[in-house]
Amino acid sequence: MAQSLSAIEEQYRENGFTTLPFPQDLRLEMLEHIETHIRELYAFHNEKEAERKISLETIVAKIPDDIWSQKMHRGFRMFPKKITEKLREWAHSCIAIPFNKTISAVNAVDEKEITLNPKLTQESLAIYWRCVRPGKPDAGRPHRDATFWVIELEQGYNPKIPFAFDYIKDCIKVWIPLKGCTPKTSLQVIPKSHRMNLPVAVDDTEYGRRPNIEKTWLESHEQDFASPPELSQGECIIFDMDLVHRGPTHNNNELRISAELSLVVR
Ligand SMILES: O=C(O)CCC(=O)C(=O)O
Ligand SMILES: [Fe+2]
Repeated sequence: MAQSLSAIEEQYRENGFTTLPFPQDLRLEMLEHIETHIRELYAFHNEKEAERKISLETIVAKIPDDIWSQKMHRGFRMFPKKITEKLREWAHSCIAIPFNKTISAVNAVDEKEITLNPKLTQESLAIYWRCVRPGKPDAGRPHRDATFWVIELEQGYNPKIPFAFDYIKDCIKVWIPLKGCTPKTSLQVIPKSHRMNLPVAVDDTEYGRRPNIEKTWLESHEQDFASPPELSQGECIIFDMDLVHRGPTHNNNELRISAELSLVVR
């Protein structure tokens, strides 16, 4: 007899996403790591001012765009092992188990990222943070994460998952709001779009090949993008690799900081 679906999985299958509580102590630990990283980056370039305790927003506004984009390469935004281990444990018990799965894993960082960042090892997990500056074009285009897998696997990426898996069916994306995530600045999704037939595209950008969705389709679905209200109330979102989503650019004064990982379950 087929096992009945948990309420979490039922919602996830129906809408392509669901929200889940996220532990506040872990959120604070992640934020502490990010804040230290950004302050150190700033101090390196501005020794004199580094001592003054100025806001993260002020610091980030003073970092020139070219340095920001170099230093914010994904390889530099990976969480250290101490934090990735805790996130792995949380994801296994709060996502894999309610989905009736017995094994789970998180993909490893890319070889190029290890070359770039000496703090990474072959075992480092691709669990990383993102910092969107107000009024800057830091947010990407709407996409399906499945397209990222296609591009990366084509380019020879080895996710080092210790069991066979399907990168659409067995993979759950997790987006965790950490700071400045208001109803207007949090991740937006198109509910049920994981089941839609739609024209995906790949663009060559200054950051490499990036997934996109055809303009006409996006224009006709603009009003369908919605941000789950729970994201500004401390919850995180888990979503299907085929769900269409985007991170909006924003014009308030606060940085928007979030974290991401892909959980592979069997
Ligand atoms: O946070 C963003 O701006 C985009 C995040 C995203 O695309 C993802 O988590 O898959
Ligand atoms: Fe994404």
